[in-house]
Amino acid sequence: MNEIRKQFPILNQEVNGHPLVYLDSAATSQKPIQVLEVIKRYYDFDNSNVHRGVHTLGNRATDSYEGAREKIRKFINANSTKEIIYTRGTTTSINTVAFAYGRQNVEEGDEIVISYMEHHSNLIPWQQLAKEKKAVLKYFDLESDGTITLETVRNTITDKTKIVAITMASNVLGTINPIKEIAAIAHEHGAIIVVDAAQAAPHMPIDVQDLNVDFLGFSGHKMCGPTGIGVLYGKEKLLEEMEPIEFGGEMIDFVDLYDSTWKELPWKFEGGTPNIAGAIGLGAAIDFLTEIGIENIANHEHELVEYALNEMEKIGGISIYGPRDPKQRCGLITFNLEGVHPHDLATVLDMNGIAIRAGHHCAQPLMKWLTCTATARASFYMYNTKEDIDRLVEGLRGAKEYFNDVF
Ligand code: C6P
Repeated sequence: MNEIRKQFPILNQEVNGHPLVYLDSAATSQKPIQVLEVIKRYYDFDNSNVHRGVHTLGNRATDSYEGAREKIRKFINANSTKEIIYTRGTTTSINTVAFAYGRQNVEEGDEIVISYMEHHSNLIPWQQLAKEKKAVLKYFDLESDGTITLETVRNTITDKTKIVAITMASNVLGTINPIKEIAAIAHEHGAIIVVDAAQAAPHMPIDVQDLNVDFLGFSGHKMCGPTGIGVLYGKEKLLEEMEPIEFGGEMIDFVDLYDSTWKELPWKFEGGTPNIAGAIGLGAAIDFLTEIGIENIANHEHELVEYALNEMEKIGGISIYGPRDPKQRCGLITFNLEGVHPHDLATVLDMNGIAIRAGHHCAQPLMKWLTCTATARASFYMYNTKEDIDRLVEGLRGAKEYFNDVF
């Protein structure tokens, strides 16, 4: 743990007179020195555009940029680097599927199925597509503990369903969904499955071939990489059939006055100068996660969640959302302290050097389902310790006393 924490100098600081406890990695993770150095080295020695120059710097930049793509392919066990599209993040990845695949394949009366636990990024694109195509947007119901049963999945998907879009791990409930089983049911009905892996890729192993998913998106910045870079995985056959939605430099093969042709995969979806340093940084982040072992990260977070759930329950007056079984959830806990607005709570904790997130977490329909307008959320990563959770619990006890005394 000491070795891991040494890689994150940002954690070694005081905030408001207290040692920082960073419990907001679900919003964005911290970046290890290893990743920062790779990005700096790129700008110091190799900075150049990719796929254009014949000069040495251009070739080095291209090699590193494409080398990172291979690392990503291996990380999620995709069949080919043709299936790995660089995007700005999960949001862009899902929008690309909705408006490239969706526009071509969804017709009036078809169904798109999502769930109540979706982040706005995996909800609004489908809402917009459904409106445009006069398709029917349907939702998987949630159980009271914030899980989705396979019975619900079977009862909701029909032969009219064209797309099932679902998160692998909820950024609010922490629920880990049975993606492999949901994919199989979707396929039985001739539908495709699109997976939002923003909260999964940083924390648990993903094997796109084993899961048999059609599309999957994630963001670099939540997995020790830089902001502004993400990935869209898509099955080669589907990507081949799709038209690009962004046009310009980089993505073309031949341009004439009145018509153009596209580069082969994956470049036909990467119009314009890409985020080269971002991609190389993401490659370095994947090296870092792989060295630690993504299974080890998942196990560590399960231990932290189990410990935190037990300790937080002892405080009294805290409502915790999502499944109680730590094995069914990823490394985050969303909660409310009775009588205290989550923003006030987060502010008091920040006064004690503890960073958590408060708000609707870009999941307003889920807040409605939970019958609240906002919640607090503590989220963990490989650099968090049980001592961090003790500090959180101590902070929550203090906040409870403080608000009881003041109001
Ligand atoms: N959730 C959170 O604090 P982008 O912004 O494109 O990198 O990721 C969007 C996104 C999509 N799906 C899920 C499940 C997510 O959690 C997120 C980002 C952050 O929960 C910021 S709102």
